[in-house]
Amino acid sequence: MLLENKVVVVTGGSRGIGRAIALASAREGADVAINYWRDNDNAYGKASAVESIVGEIEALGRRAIAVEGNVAERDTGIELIARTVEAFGRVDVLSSNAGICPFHAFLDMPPSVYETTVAVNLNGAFYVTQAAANQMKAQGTGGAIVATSSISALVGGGMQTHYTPTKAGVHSLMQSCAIALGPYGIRCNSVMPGTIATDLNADDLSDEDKRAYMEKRIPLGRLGAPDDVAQCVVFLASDRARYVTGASLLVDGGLFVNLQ
Ligand code: RM4
Repeated sequence: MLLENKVVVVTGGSRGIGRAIALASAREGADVAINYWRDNDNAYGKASAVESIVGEIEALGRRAIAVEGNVAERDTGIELIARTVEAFGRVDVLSSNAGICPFHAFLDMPPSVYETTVAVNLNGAFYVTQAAANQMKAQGTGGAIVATSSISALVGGGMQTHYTPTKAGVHSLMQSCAIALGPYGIRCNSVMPGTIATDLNADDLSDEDKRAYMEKRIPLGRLGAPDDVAQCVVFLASDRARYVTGASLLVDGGLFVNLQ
């Protein structure tokens, strides 16, 4: 068990990649605190997913709590960590995963779309990382922070001019936090998912031509699944990666390197 008796915090943990990270962590022996944002959790016209993820983790014999809040607000991260410590006594791992990607053209993008995306994806990652790192430092036993950046930190998207800079920022945040937090034994790394089939891009990939184009560009021949990313997050969070910090791991089926 790679995360035996560890306490793992996952932001955006009710759906998609975050849900997979929460489940994978529980399967590896962790207790899990899940952050979810009510507006986003219900944004896809489906019933809230948070009750089911808590039940699935408890069915694995691990403990779970769910804490609602928008990570864009600094107090959300502070409360999330406080509620986690109240429930489980400590924080060992943060998966800073929460993110949105409302695809939109650049020239007519309203400020609200840009500002909300930056606030959730980048400001949110900063605030939650800061809250978790302060708790880890106070505990005095190190810790691991894994942020969900993206292939989009490295390449662009015509409908993602608001989004890709936030993913580049998350990648850079982990690099700088690796330096700032290394003295406390806190490792900071990022995963860079490629095109993973989740709610985040369900609308975008409902276009069959777009989906076929993406699948054709991926050397492994398929879109990623959330657990493909979760397994890499578990690795970076575990002691197997004890000497890895400031790194980033592409989880993209070869998409990034595939020019021709
Ligand atoms: C990722 C990448 C994928 C897109 C998601 C929403 O960073 O750009 O292609 O589907 O974001």
